[in-house]
Amino acid sequence: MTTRARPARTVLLGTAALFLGLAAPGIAEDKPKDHADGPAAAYEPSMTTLGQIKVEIPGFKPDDPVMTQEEFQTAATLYFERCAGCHGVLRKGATGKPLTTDITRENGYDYLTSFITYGSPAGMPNWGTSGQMTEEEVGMMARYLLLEPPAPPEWGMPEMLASWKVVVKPEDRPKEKMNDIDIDNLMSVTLRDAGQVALIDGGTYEIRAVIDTGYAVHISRISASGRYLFVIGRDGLVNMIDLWMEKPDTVASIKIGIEARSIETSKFEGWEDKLAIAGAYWPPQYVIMDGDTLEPKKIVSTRGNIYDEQVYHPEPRVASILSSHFKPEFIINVKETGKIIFVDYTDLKNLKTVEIEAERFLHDGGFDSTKRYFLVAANQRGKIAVVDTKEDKLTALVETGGQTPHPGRGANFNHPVYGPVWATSHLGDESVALIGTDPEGHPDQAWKIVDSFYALGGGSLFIKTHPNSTHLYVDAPLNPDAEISGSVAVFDIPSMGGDPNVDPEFTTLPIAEWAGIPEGQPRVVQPEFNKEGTEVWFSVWNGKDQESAIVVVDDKTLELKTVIKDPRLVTPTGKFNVLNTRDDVY
Ligand code: DHE
Repeated sequence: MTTRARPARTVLLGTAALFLGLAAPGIAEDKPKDHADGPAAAYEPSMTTLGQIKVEIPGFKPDDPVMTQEEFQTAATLYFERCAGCHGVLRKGATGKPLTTDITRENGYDYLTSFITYGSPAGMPNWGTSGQMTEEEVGMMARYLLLEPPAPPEWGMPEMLASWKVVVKPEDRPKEKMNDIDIDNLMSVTLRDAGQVALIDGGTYEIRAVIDTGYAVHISRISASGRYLFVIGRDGLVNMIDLWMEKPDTVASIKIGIEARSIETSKFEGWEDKLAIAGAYWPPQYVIMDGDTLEPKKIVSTRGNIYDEQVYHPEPRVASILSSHFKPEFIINVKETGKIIFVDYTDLKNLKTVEIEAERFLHDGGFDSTKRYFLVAANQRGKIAVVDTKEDKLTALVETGGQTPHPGRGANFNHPVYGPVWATSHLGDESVALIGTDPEGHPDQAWKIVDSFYALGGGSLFIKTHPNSTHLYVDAPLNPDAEISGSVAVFDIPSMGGDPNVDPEFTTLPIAEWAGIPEGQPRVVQPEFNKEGTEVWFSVWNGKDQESAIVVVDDKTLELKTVIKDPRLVTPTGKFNVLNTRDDVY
């Protein structure tokens, strides 16, 4: 463990910005970057499930010389996996440029081939020269782009109902808790590449169950009562797990789309455990389901106009979804159109929604400590949108001053000078920004950046603290430097803010080194507290065929408490403590 003051500031040049398809302003070298592989590459949306769908060449005639149906299928798979995240499924552009045929045909085959081969300083990776695509694949992609894009299938009620399974009917489920697990202290751990979650006892560190879930499983959320755990895979498969069973297991499942990332449940008083909601990247839609059985009740498309240009967008993806504590409403963040939608779930037949113009590329976020305000990163715009969930209004748009804010849920704490603040770290640089969240007690600071200082390095994804902790933890899993991506920065909150010109010092915990894993380049990701807020858990995320681990640190002493290793812990990433996730404690 080392303590050090702020390092010289550097802008993250490497992987993260490019995986996000960013133009990466501030890059000193004016040349394309490799689209490197490894855990960081997994950060760019990859439409892997869409890639498995059978598509046909629009308007293709069998003797057309452009490409065969087989080549078209291979190219489409490659496109969905590697290109759709930035250029859009329908090639209308997202963070990357549009690749519609009016543009690609104007540019022609040779131009496209060299563009794909060499990349561009504006952020297009050099797929050819980096060895990520063979010459043959580059040629095939160029020809593919000259053809109209295939439209992947929709996923409506018939498809959902066909995929829906109630494994254990509500009446056949336990009437009381049948196990000795301290459910509030259970951790649901994403085993990303295994397509499973591990339920780990927060007191004994014992793995109580490993449950099969969707492909490249993404996040877990918990019902308001704490009984049901909801998990979503990138393939849109939702698993509802009953934590009261002798051995917790799936009691219902449904596939809500072809590509998806978010899931949540109704939390408002009187609506506990009644409904669940999931959001999809493709088709762009959200679905409201019965909270006991996952029966799909209402599917709503998010296709529509971008908030500022008022131009139609065919595939605005659903990013984070939260459940209001102030009203019976879900809060849905729509990426490409930049809208935050409050959905009143009391009357699904006559659905009332409030649509807030926020900012484009909304991604992830969380509540302030009062749970009244929701703060969400429009990460590629460098802003945090703040909405008031009591008034259903936009409160502020705050520029963080850093590149690509990525808060996870963010971190709430009481700053010794500025009072209640919410913090985010950044993907594109090493800065941490604090936003004042107390309009009553600290009106001058409310919804402004009150302080900004440096942590370990760029490539941060998650920042965390707990009401019972005096520490702020900042990870940097996507940093290209193995020492940085394997460590975590810890700030002492009470000693923040003495001299406004001096950045707070931080302690570096060498988590990956503590895990004692000899192989690979494990990345340390997503700090999560136990229910008392006395221990912090870190995933040490290695390659699929390599050893990974969970490292548990004592929050008071910052000393290693234990290392959880098990052959079943394949690529652990997110960890969701039942109590903290249920009550939105962060
Ligand atoms: Fe996530 C949350 C999307 C890659 C781990 N991630 C989220 C949310 C979204 C999102 C929209 C918010 C959900 C919510 O609150 O309802 N994530 C995406 C992507 O589009 C992206 C960039 C690329 C992709 O193709 O999926 C992506 N995410 C990753 C990873 O590579 C991570 C690090 C490892 C993994 O398991 O896949 C990862 N994302 C997480 C975690 C959360 C998350 C752990 C929840 C944080 C929390 O504390 O709640």
